[in-house]
Amino acid sequence: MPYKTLSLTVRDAVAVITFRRPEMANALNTQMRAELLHAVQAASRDETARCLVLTGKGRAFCAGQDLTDHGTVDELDIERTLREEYAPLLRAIYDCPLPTIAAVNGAAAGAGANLALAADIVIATESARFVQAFARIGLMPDAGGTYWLPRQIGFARAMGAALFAEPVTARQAEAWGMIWQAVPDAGFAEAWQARARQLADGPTATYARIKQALRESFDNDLAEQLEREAHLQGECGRTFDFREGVMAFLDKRSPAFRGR
Ligand code: T3D
Repeated sequence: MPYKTLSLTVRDAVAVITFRRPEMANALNTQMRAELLHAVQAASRDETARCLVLTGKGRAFCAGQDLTDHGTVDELDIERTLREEYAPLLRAIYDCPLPTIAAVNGAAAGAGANLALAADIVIATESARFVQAFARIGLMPDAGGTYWLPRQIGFARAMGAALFAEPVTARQAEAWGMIWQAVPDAGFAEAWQARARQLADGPTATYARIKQALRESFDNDLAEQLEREAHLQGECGRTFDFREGVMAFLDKRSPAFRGR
């Protein structure tokens, strides 16, 4: 599929989706949502890809909903858009079998902030800001915001971020546990690329189980979670990558994981 609003490249096992509407702060219109869903699904299916990165071209990562992408406010069907366009997109990112990184190159606002939080790892440039901008225009957080935020930063901070709708700096987001790391602007590309390389060289099938186990823990009691660990670890233990990891340790060399 030829994309107009973004690009997808797969090089050396790292798939990179770059939002390409910099003149609109990479705001999401209907076409971009469709293309992004397609690109995430394509990367997820690509047997040569072992890590997926989402990033933006220009000053912003993503400004959320393109507020010009409709007629009048009265003509909007937000409920339908969320159900039919945002939900499948967020699920595709969340369910991606590869480790995912949001490389947040600048402002991430509204649905753009929550799109970033759907990734497994968020690395942001120090000048980036995360804004639950919704209440500024009379809306509540959507695109998974009411799901990720209380889990990631706790109830009080989630409530404050949603009600005040103020920018949260990348450093603050890191301190709160909203993101993995804020890095200096000068070394931003090198920082996320190094992490993407690390994940792409890792035990891909095991990573998928790590994601699964950590997420399931929110719905399980200890006994259930110990059972899930036993089951999933049993699967990890039957992979080539486990045998390779142990052999590499004993041989005192770096493992050559096969991945998928
Ligand atoms: O409609 C529905 O279906 C409901 C769904 C809602 C989900 C949501 O995501 S609601 C939240 C929508 N997003 C926002 O309210 C954020 C609005 N944007 C901003 O706060 C700022 O633009 C940013 C913090 C993201 C970036 O600031 P900055 O200073 O880097 O860039 P800028 O100059 O503000 O923006 C650059 C251009 O993009 C500018 O256009 P111009 O003046 O050069 O012609 C700006 O108007 C445009 N732009 C930015 N965000 C959006 C947008 N155009 C349309 N929609 C946007 N969301």
